[in-house]
Formats: sequence, C-alpha cells, structure tokens
Amino acid sequence: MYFDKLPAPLITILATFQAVGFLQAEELPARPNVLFIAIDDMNDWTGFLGGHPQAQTPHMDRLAKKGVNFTNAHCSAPGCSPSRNALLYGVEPFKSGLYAFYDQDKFSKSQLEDYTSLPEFFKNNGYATFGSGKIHHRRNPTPVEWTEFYDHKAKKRNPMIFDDSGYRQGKSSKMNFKPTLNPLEDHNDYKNSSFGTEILSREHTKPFFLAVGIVKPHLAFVAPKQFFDLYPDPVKPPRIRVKDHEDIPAVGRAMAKVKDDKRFKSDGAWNEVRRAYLACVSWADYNVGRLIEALKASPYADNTVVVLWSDHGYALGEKNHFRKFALWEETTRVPFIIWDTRDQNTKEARVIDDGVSLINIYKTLADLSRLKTPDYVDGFSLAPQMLDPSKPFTKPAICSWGRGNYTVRDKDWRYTRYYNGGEELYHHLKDSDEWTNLSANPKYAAHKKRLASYLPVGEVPMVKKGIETWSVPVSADKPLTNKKKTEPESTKNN
Ligand SMILES: [Ca+2]
Ligand SMILES: [Ca+2]
Repeated sequence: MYFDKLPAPLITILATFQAVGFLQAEELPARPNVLFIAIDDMNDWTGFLGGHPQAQTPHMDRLAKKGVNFTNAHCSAPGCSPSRNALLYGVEPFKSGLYAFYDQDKFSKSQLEDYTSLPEFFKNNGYATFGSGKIHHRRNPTPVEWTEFYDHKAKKRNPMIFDDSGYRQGKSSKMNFKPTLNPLEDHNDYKNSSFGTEILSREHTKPFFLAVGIVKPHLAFVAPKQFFDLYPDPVKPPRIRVKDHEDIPAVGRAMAKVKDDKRFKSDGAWNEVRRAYLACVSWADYNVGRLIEALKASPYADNTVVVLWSDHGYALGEKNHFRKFALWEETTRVPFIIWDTRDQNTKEARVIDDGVSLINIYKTLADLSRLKTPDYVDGFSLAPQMLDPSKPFTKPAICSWGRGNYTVRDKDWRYTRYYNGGEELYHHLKDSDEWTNLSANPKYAAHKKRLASYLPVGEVPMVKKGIETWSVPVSADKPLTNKKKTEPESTKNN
C-alpha cells in the first residue's frame, strides 16, 4: 500500500512541519533508524528467557546478547488489542479506557485525536515510516501513520497444505496445531519479514521507522514442518500444581480457560499443542533472524535502534489455563530486547531483571532519537538503565485486564488486586510458579502495601464505542454474577 498520493491537507501539514522544523534539519542525519519488531503471543519459552528447556531461538538469543535483555518485562494488558493500544499510543488502559478489544476502524475520529501513535510520532518528526504485518490490532493502515505499508491480506495466497501429524479440533482453522508442507515463502510471516528486508536494502534519504509484525506463535499454531522437526516427542510439560486454583480468588479463577485445558486432556493433545507452540516460536525466531541479518548487511548496521517485543505472554496448561487473558506470570511476561547499534559497548551481555513495562517503549525510543514525546505519554525512558543496568527503576510494571483488575510486578514480587478486592501475592525468589498466594499472610503485609501503592488511582471509564464485546474480561464492567463465587474474597486466600 503506497501513500505517494497524499491528500492535500496532509501535504499542507507536512510542508508546514518541514518549514517549522528547518532548524533541526542538521540534526536529522544523527537520528537513529528504528527497527521495531512486534511479535504476537510469544511468552518466555525462548532461549534467552529460559522459560522452556527445549526452546530453540538462536537468532533472538544472539540479539539478546548484543543488546539489553529485559528478562522481567511485562505487557500493559494480556490481550492483543489493549496491549498494543497502550504501547502504540503510549497510554495505560486505565487512563485511556481502552481496557478491552476494539475495532479501531469503528472509532469516531475524536476517540483517537488525543493520542499520537508511535509511527505517527516518528513520521511527524521527519522519519519515513514503513510497516508490515500485525502492528495495531484492527486498525487499517493510514497515511497519517505510514509512508508505506505492506498489506499481505491484499495479496493472493497459496492454500496451506498440512502434514498428517499434529492435532486439530475438528475442522477448526484456529484450533489447528499442524505442520505445513508449503515452501517458507507461502507463509505470511515470511512475506511480512521480506518487506522488512527489502526496506533495509533500500537507500534512504531520511531516517526510517520500520515496524514488522510477526504473527506467530499466535493461534493457529501452524508453521513449516522443519520447525516442528526441531522438537521430537515428548515435549517437556511445564510445572503444574494440582489444585493450584484453591488459593486464587474467584475473579482470577474465572479468567482461566479451563475448558480448553479439559478438552486438550480428553483429546490427549497437550503434547502436540505445546510442540506446535514451540515450532511457531522457532519459526518467528527464524524471521527475526532474517531481519537482523538484513540490517547487518545494510548501511544502517550501526545507526539503528532495534526493539523486539511481544504483546503478551501465554499459558500452556499452567493453572489449568490456555492462552492469555489473565494476570499471572506466564500471561504477562514477554520477550523484550533493545539493541542500540550505535552503542559500541557490547562486550558484555546486559541483562535487566527488574520488573519493567512495555509502556516505556514510547519514551525510550523517543529519548534514544532525541525527540520529545507528547505530554500525555505514560512511562519513562529506559535509556539510563540501558547504559547502567544497576540504576533502579522509578516504577514497577503494571498490567491491567479489565477495569479494576491490576497486577504489579517488581524484581521479586507480584501483587494482584481484582475489582472486588480479591488479592494475590507471590514471592518469585521462592515461588517462580506462583503457586502459593501469600496475600492473607500478615508476615508479608509490608510488601503488599508497597506494591499496592502503585495501583492506579482514579481509573477512567471503559470506552464502549468500537468494542468487541466477546472480549470484555470479568471486571468492574462485567462483574461475576454467581454470588456463591464472589463471597467472601478476603477469607479465601490462605
Ligand atoms: Ca497477541
Ligand atoms: Ca495456588
């Protein structure tokens, strides 16, 4: 999709901007390019995060060693739409009201006018902006954001041919966990990454912001067969505690997709599901590798900031849960790497293990590009910590799922409070699986108080227009209706 025929008002705006920004022209060549790699539904089952012992992600592992590996990073919300809206507009769900899933093409114009998306921000600051694949959740590309956007959906696609192995629920195209026999080039993630490598091979006259959205390991868990072959049976299951739900408040329990867990168990399919997930993780990694190799071979190899992130984590049976949509470690923790190729101090791998939110990406990229963000933007720049990982953060990560449900994650602790007062508290130094809810234990009251001080004050109402109603989580806007379940929260913990 090309935007070379810009509408007249936009040309006027751009011309005005260029005139106003003339004094900054000398600075522009010093601005780094940005390679923004968005991954869909990837949890910590990667080599560089160590969430699964068999995970093979050599390309991202190398990237993590070159850059800064944020090993305790968390999304703003464990769902594609609210997570991406928070990150791309730089505003927490409890300030925007975008708690749930939205079709942004159904928004009224005024709903987004207070916000400037990250690509729009870079474009307004003189960058050429390129995008492909899934960046926003349901927002059609517009010339306000993109100089050029590759839309794979508009292209003719060869039908997928599936191997006989693997698992599929009936004829569902979504609940499909099978290897494909097509050439790599037939897959959307390959096509979208190819657009990225092509942009990196071009000669650019101004800095660029290049966003590539890789859709695997999102459902369906289908990937080329060679990536399934990396994982011979059996795949090691995650640690799961029987009756883990007993000390979880009702709202948290209601978030677990126990039906999927039961179905996979009755079908004897968990091994195939996990294997397919790992195959998709490695397939995504392969495409990340193509982008990084293209960057290294380009004239932009030492003046580009690479940021790689996933929109949320994923549960594969822990707490009898499947997918995202919950406030536990596996669903909020994400891969997050920043490699500033201008930084030559790369002799030692840099790891930051303090709790950090993806909300900080907006201000960090702006800071590294010496640009001032709009006043409303939440979060803080991570650039000081990237240079000196011992510097403490001012704020832990906060993750929202529905109005009134929040979890706070710092270096060693997670504290969750649901809309009706239900609580969870976990000590990660002793309980990385979050099996033992300590919230009712007076011994840890000080930790609870400290973490609770970061909970949002004065959350805004939920935005209703454009909402996809299937996805509204149990929350202040959709309370639990079964009274038996909602009482008495405080006494249920421990
Ligand atoms: Ca997602
Ligand atoms: Ca438990």
